[in-house]
Amino acid sequence: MNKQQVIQLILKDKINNMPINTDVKAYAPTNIALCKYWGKRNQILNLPNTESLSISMATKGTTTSIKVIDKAYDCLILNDHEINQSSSFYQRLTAYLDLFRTSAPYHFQIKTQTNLPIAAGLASSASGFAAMALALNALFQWELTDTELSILARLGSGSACRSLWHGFVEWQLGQREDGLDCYAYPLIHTWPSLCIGLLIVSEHEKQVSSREAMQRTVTTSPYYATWPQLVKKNMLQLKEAIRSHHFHEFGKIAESNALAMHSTMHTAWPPIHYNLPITQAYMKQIWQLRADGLPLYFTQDAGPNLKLLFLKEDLQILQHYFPELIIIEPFKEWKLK
Ligand code: 2P0
Repeated sequence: MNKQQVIQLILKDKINNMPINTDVKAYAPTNIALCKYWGKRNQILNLPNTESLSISMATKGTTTSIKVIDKAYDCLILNDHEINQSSSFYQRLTAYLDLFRTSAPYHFQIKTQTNLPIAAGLASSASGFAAMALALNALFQWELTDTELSILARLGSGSACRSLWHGFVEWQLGQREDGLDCYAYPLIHTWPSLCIGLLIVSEHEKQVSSREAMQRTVTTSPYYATWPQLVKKNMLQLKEAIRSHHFHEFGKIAESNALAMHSTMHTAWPPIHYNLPITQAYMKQIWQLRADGLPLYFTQDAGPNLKLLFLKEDLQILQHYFPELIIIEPFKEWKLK
């Protein structure tokens, strides 16, 4: 089964819809996994080995506008700069667009505005492909359901399937070979006092992409075999902590899940280490502050940056210790939008 066949199953005869003649715009927040997606059972369709659970970053994300242009190639503008056609970013995006223009050779101008560092482990491909799926849905007037859009976003990048909603989102595993039962949906629970702090230690593009790191880990780490069982347990624990607003349990599961994911990378071959000395120093500071009584935890993705988890009542003390922290209140901001 390839991506084209899955799209055919979803769009059916809508695959022949003509794009509308005006440009359309869509926004999607980025998301941070609290229980990680790490490893695929199908690399073509981005079907994961485990379920995962994320929180969306409200106003941090990607706005994408798209229109048909009278040119023989796509024009991609990222944060007001035209992207070179030979770049991997351009190639990845146009390959995705190719999946949807089988009936006629349309070309598009895509303007993407993101307020996140690209490729610094802040999951900007998640909000990018989610915004793109939403924009294409409007451009071709497909009127797809959220579930169908989640699947289309997943075909661009796995974690993108979780970026169609605000708040807590679960990505279910599914069993089907075509992945039509592998999509995300929002959890009903909110947590208004929950805060996320982005501690950006490096905005440089990472040397090993998360896609490659994931695959190398699956195929070479002797500890990867334990990962699916751990996720199963952590998913249940996390959902219970969210339901009961048990912050210490919530933070402990999220932090230990991230550290376990990194352990599988450390034991891959060749080994993958995203931590910089400053990442390690921040971890030690967080552990010390916690030992001193501050309810503070972190999670970390495929990069050196940390995402702090804490409650609103501790915001001032957090800003004192980490003045550079970018604060997100996931449940406050999306209600304002
Ligand atoms: C996550 N990450 O759950 C995990 C944790 C990174 C670490 O999803 O190959 O860019 O496009 O499906 O979604 C990053 O991987 O990978 C990711 P592809 P993706 O957020």
